[in-house]
Amino acid sequence: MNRSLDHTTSLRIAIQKSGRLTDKTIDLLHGIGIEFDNYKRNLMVKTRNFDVELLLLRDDDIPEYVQDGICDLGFVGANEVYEKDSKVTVLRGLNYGNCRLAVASPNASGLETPEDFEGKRIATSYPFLTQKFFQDRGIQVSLVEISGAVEITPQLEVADAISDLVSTGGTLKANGLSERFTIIESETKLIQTEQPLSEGKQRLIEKFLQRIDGYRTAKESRYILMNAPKNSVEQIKELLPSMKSPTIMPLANEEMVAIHTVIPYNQFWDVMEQLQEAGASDIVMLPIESMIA
Ligand code: PRT
Ligand code: ZN
Repeated sequence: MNRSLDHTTSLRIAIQKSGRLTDKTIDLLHGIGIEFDNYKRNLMVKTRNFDVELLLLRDDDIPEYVQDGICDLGFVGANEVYEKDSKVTVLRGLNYGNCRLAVASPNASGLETPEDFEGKRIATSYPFLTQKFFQDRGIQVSLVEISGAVEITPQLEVADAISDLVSTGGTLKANGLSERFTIIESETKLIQTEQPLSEGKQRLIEKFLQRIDGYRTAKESRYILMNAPKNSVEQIKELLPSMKSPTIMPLANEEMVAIHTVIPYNQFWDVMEQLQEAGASDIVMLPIESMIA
């Protein structure tokens, strides 16, 4: 399937057509200002304002399309990339579509540690990763390859246990299975082909990554504003886990100032209480659309 891409500078990006990763990937692309529509009806979608075309594929096919250079970039679960043992470059981990490939067995089966699985039958849609996990530990298992509904195979006595993706664990529980150990942790990755790319495409990828990084930093940050007595400013500055030095502005009341800054969202609630204790009032937290360093 190899093919040269240098006939065009338009970036071709593979995304899942319809599934768990689709909405978040589309939101991310819209969030970085890439405009398109009609993605539900078409396999290939041109974007209006960035030199990108989207190829809508089954997630299983994305690693190979990127490996072979049919697409320059792809958004796909690490589970698919590692199962296909794809030769691609992982550019970013995107922290959505998080799950793990785990081994589970019937609750009362006594199959718990990897060694307990010696000689057992394991149903899975991930034969490569599952085989490798046991092989690396010198444990022999026989795999039953199944493309869907893996979790019912122990009840049907097709297998003794399963190796499948888990996120909440609800599906395992509903089928009387207990999760025993993890083979790999997974999240959505942005991957790039290792086939040679023209300079034009490399520049486009740099621009694309800068936008993604700006969008993600913004999502993880909040703009905060507060009023404070002038004599608390030094103490407040110490408390703020700011990404940059805060902006301090005078107020009509000369004893008071307004302080504006950007902080990581996950620290807001801890810091907020300490700010109040230091004399800050009227604390406002705002989301940020994008942030370019
Ligand atoms: O049609 P196409 O081939 O594109 O889609 P698909 O049906 O193969 O994949 P899809 O849309 O179900 O999943 C796409 C990707 O989402 C996966 O490759 C993972 O990277 C990621 N992901 C995250 C998950 C899950 N979480 C997940 N929970 N994929 C599947 N599941 C399934 C799992 O197989 C099991 O059946 O959900 C069930 C378990 O969920 P819990 O919440 O009950 O534990
Ligand atoms: Zn699939």
